[in-house]
Amino acid sequence: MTTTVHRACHLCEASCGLTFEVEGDRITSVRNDPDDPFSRGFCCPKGLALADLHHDPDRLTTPLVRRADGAFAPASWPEALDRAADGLARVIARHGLDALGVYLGNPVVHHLGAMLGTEVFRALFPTRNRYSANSQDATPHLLVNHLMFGMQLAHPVPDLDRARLLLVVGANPLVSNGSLMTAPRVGARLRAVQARGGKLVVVDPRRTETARLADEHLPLRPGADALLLLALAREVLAQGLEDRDFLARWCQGHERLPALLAPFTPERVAPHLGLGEGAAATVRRLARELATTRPAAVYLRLGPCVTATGGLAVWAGHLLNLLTGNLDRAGGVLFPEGPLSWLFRLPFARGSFDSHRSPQGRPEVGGEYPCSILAEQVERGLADPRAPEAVRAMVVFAGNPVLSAPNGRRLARALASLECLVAVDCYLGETARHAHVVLPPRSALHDGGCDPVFPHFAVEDVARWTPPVVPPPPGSVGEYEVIARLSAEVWRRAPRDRRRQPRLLGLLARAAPRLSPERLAALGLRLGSPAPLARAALESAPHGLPTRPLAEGRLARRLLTPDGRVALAPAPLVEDLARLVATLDAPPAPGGLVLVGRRQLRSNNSWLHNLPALLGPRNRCTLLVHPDDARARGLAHGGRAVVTSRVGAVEAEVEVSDELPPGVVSLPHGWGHAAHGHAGRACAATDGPSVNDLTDDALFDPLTGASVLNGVPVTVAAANPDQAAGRTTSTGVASG
Ligand SMILES: Nc1nc2c(c(=O)[nH]1)N[C@H]1C(S)=C(S)[C@@H](COP(=O)(O)OP(=O)(O)OC[C@H]3O[C@@H](n4cnc5c(=O)[nH]c(N)nc54)[C@H](O)[C@@H]3O)O[C@H]1N2
Ligand SMILES: Nc1nc2c(c(=O)[nH]1)N[C@H]1C(S)=C(S)[C@@H](COP(=O)(O)OP(=O)(O)OC[C@H]3O[C@@H](n4cnc5c(=O)[nH]c(N)nc54)[C@H](O)[C@@H]3O)O[C@H]1N2
Ligand code: SF4
Ligand SMILES: [Mo]
Repeated sequence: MTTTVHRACHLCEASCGLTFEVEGDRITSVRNDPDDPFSRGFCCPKGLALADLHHDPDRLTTPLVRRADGAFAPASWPEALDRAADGLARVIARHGLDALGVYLGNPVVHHLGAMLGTEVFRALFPTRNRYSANSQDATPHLLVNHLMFGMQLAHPVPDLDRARLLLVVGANPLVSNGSLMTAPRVGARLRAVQARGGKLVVVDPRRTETARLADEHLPLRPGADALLLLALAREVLAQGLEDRDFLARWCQGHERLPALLAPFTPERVAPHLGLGEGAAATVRRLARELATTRPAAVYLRLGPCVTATGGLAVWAGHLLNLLTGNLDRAGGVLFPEGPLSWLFRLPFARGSFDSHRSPQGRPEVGGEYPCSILAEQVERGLADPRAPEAVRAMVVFAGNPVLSAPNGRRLARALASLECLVAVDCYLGETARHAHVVLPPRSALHDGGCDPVFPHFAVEDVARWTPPVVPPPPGSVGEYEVIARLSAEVWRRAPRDRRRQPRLLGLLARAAPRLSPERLAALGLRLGSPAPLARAALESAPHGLPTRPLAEGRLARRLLTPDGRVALAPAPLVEDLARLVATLDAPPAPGGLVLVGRRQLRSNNSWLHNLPALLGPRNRCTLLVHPDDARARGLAHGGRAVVTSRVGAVEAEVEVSDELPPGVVSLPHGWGHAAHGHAGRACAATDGPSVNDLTDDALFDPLTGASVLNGVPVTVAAANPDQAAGRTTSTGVASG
């Protein structure tokens, strides 16, 4: 008998509706869902590959523990959980709570059980060594929201469906399908802006898929976003185009801006932007267009967040939306409201900044340290048995920092040296292979619930229930259960830090393994505001409830600043300005090459490459090089090149392309499976290096801690023909 199940795809933020057909315990087909009111039939090849992912024979089905000889052996769940808990508790007993490191990978926020489980784990073990995908990609947004709105999760999204001018900075939604902006069928929404006479402007060094669609593309020099956006904000003020009524009603600190922004004149920033002769005029015109086109929205995502001035760039982006009166205004940027959005008004949603610093002097943001210090935090422990706050044991939940964090080779060596590493992962991937215990939860398609996260970032108000696609096999262990059981076992064994682990937490530790994420989600809906919602009401609409356009008038509820106003000039941002002003009169960046990333539709960060249907026949991990740069270095299309940075060198296939300006080369991230030993068969056969064997953990934004993953200085040379394909060399090896 065939059953049909409708549910949203959990692979990326777009959350497209899909239709699954199931026979017995097999998913026989996955299709788009034309009746989903939000995605209206849109989906991408990754969603369609969910059956392949679910049934991938290389997925781990049983826990693995490392034997004395170093090889992995299968183990029962109780045995593996005991081994993991013993190892973690021993380190806590000897070195204290902060010796435990925790990394939460990107898939965590896409899975209700993983979210709840990791929140339990982090509540029970409040170590300072917390890292996550957020501390790789979102600290500039979290910090700036915290400083300006008093709430790190008060995040306005562009009202795509009503905007008349949309400025997209460092995002490629046609490929990423949107981030901190849940917008399925984003391509159709962007084309609709143009169809109603509006305009799409894209700021991106590469002529991306989104840039090609745009009415105007500004191929900005990597890392120059803060300069461009601050100059635009200054121009809005200089031309007297700011929305004074809005500023007077909602904002504080407006009068300080003219002086603070004074240095960023179009003429002074122009030589740094890489936009050629007319750059100053472009800045003047664009500022006027932004301030006089109603409504307009500025949307800024990953590109600038992983540069050395990401905090300032995000601030400037908010300033533009505020000065032009487009915040909380239809067609500008608005606050989404999902059925569980009330959770984001709880104290944790406020966030924090600089309440403590790492031994390297890096401030916490939202309770986390930046991933670029993780390797050093481990190495400090190896060098000194008493080093405070050194990481000596670690749990990685659904993450793969060996491929995703800068200087991956150094990090791999550090993780391999830990006293105890536990990986909660469905594959024996590049990070999990260094673990002492690998705990593989069952497929996410066996679990259901309600998405607490992405409706809070969606471009329409949405509400859906997520049913399991296939009932969980008896005895299988789900994501939540793995983490809750591990938490309880470690709690039982480890001594308490009385100050940071109050007794009351014991109740949570005991109760956690018996809680059900689905039931908690249903309870959350009932408690929801502004209106409670019954789970049954959602379940009776299998494609989701009808969506609604985002409403205006939600700003007051999102503002948790002491005076109930948006802080336009928070001290940490103002102080950081001096750093940028100092660069203004320096000569523009020297002529060498810089490396940027590029996402691909058929990849999802560092995984999904074990599915032949997504992998495709062609090597996609190519080095894009401008024809002028290729000629100057004797590089041929289809030939091979060695790319070298301060921290390492890798070899990659060359793709000559004028998509990039001269001086900028690009490699996608999330590859390097063969070099880093992924156990999956299809992965092991892939070509292409890990770009994070080149990114430099010494380059970061001192304000937010974010790693510089784009704009990394490199040299490129033709590869020595007898070098092995995909070979990665370690630190300091010169190009061939
Ligand atoms: N150079 C460069 N580096 C980057 C980026 C870039 O643009 N350029 N992007 C950065 C960004 S934005 C991010 S978010 C990070 C992402 O990097 P990470 O947070 O490390 O996440 P992923 O690479 O997605 O790895 C996910 C891991 O979880 C496993 N997994 C998948 N599904 C599940 C599941 O349901 N349960 C469990 N337990 N495990 C699962 C996978 O096998 C994989 O090992 O990478 C960052 N790194
Ligand atoms: N198919 C697919 N979808 C994904 C993912 C994936 O791996 N694959 N990852 C998901 C994740 S974790 C995230 S966070 C989102 C990210 O979603 P997006 O922010 O849309 O991510 P990217 O495609 O990396 O877009 C960043 C853009 O910034 C440009 N860029 C590089 N340096 C600079 C710079 O200095 N300034 C400016 N202005 N631009 C610059 C790059 O060329 C790139 O086009 O995507 C999500 N969706
Ligand atoms: S865009 Fe693709 S991966 Fe993202 S939610 Fe939709 S179907 Fe899934
Ligand atoms: Mo991300």
